[in-house]
Amino acid sequence: MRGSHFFTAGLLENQLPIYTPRLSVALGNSKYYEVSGFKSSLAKKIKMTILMLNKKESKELRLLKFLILILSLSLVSCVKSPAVNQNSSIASVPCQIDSGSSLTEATEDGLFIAHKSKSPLQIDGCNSDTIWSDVDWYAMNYLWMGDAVDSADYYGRFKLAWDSQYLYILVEVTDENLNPTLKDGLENYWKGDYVEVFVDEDKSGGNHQFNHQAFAYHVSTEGHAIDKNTLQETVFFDDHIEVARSQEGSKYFWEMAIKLFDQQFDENASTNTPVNISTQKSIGFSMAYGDNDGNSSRENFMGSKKTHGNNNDDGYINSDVFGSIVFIE
Ligand SMILES: [Ca+2]
Ligand SMILES: [Ca+2]
Ligand SMILES: [Ca+2]
Ligand SMILES: [Ca+2]
Repeated sequence: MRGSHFFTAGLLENQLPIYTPRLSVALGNSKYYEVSGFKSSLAKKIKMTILMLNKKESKELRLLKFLILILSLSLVSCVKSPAVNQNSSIASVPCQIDSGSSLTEATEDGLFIAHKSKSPLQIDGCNSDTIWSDVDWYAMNYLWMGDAVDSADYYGRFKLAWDSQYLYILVEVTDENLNPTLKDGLENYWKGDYVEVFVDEDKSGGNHQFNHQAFAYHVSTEGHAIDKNTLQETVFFDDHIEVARSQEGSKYFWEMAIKLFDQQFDENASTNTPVNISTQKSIGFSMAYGDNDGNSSRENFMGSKKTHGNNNDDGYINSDVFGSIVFIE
């Protein structure tokens, strides 16, 4: 059943996102495949069909099961949430990036300035957009968790820009071992590698763990923007962030366009209107990188501000600890 494995995995990576139940599907005698992204009613139907078929085993029946699975998957690909970003899987592509002679500034209090771009950016992981050569870097090397690292293990910095629709971020991370964020399953989303973007649109501060007055987007190597919903589930907010990544040796460039949503954001609504960005607007904001080098754990957590609350790990709960961005022309 090797063919079906690749088929299923391909769909998982590219087409089946979003916060709906997961389904374990048995194919043959021993293989199990976890499939996410189903509407619950459809998931039950598929599971029942396959349970029935499991009672008898023959080559023909296994083939039939496989065909049913393919048919089911092609059907459910039509019921994806409209909020899904189709570019949910990203590869590290080569890109002729010149990191340039820009300065890198570290600010202990995490207060940043973003300059306005005169034209929309191309989110391709490359820094060929004019604005990126016009602005300097900010450092994200404050050690929040783990032991001190050398610059081959981790070094990170980022640039900021904006227009009325998006906050743009270009992140440069040196990491000798890029580990797939969701390799060990969705609930390991915070164990790395990932870029964390903390956003509090109205700078209100306060608890945001299971509400949407602020977000802690865990931007995964697969291109998902992951946080908790109001039901305390781990879900994708892929419509909030478009991300592309390029690679130059052990240096990775993550380019993002982020929509800002205010506390009215309704995860159950089919559409939500992002907030327009204008000059002098200020938001709560921090950046971090969770570095996992293959030990199934977040070995280091490095941030853009000297401290980030209790154990420097309050950002995913409390937006009081965020730094900020002021948007200027
Ligand atoms: Ca670009
Ligand atoms: Ca590393
Ligand atoms: Ca808020
Ligand atoms: Ca790593």
